[in-house]
Amino acid sequence: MAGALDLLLEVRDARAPMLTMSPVLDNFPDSLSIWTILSKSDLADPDATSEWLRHFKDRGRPAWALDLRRGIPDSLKRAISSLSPASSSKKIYRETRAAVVGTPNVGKSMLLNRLVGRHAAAVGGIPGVTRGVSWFKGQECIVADSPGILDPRGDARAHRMLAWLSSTRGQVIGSWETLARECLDFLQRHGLASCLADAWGIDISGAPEDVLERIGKRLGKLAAGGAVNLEESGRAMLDALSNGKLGRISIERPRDPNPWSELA
Ligand SMILES: Nc1nc2c(ncn2[C@@H]2O[C@H](COP(=O)(O)OP(=O)(O)OP(=O)(O)O)[C@@H](O)[C@H]2O)c(=O)[nH]1
Ligand SMILES: [Mg+2]
Repeated sequence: MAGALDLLLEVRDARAPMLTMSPVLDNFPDSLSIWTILSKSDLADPDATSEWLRHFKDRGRPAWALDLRRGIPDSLKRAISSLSPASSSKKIYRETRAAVVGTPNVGKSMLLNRLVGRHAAAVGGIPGVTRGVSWFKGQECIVADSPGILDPRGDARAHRMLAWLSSTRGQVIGSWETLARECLDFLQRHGLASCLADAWGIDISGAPEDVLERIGKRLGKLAAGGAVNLEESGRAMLDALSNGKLGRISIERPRDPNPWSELA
């Protein structure tokens, strides 16, 4: 694919741009332009997103933060079409060729549909919707969609963190309760747990299992006999986090250590 390309559009989740960095970037020649799209910016903390945009700008990487459900700016479409060889050489008449890459479920197909101006590629809430590389023709460009790829060498904990954002739910092994407890522990340690108090009016102090129990009680996730169903509570808490019901939360800032190398 690389030889035929003018541009690589790398999509990352604005809430966790390091965790969702594409592992395939090193496979492309240095000469290829790479632009970063921070998707799901509507779910991310706006301050953190501003920090990320500055971070990429400082490194000479063009970057856009977008809510892909609302569309993409004309400025991005124009910038893409200006990369066509026809812009620099009158002898070559063709559209820009771009490929969309990224980890599972970050919004690659949704970006592609925005670029070609129609519902060309299937979009879905679960990872693994796109299975192969396909090309689609838009007005300003020809774009390839690709399946979400995760670094198989990545640490299991990083994969589990991705599952908090619903990026790797399909691959999660273990229980929702365990996943939710790990997530609660992280939110508490990073000063992010107040979103639970704001959304559900619960006490967020103490051990993660106690907080999960309070969430279950608050949401009425009770098993027969009245005990809290911690599995259901964990699932409900993670659903709420990943779909924005707990507010706009980013779990990474540029100053944080890189989770892949830290955890590897
Ligand atoms: N809130 C919000 N949801 C988004 C945004 N972009 C994509 N989504 C949702 O994220 C989910 C995944 O979108 P896709 O475009 O299928 O993602 P993908 O990267 O192509 O996924 P795979 O092909 O499975 O790797 C869908 O439920 C989309 O509606 C966004 O900017 N904001
Ligand atoms: Mg897809």
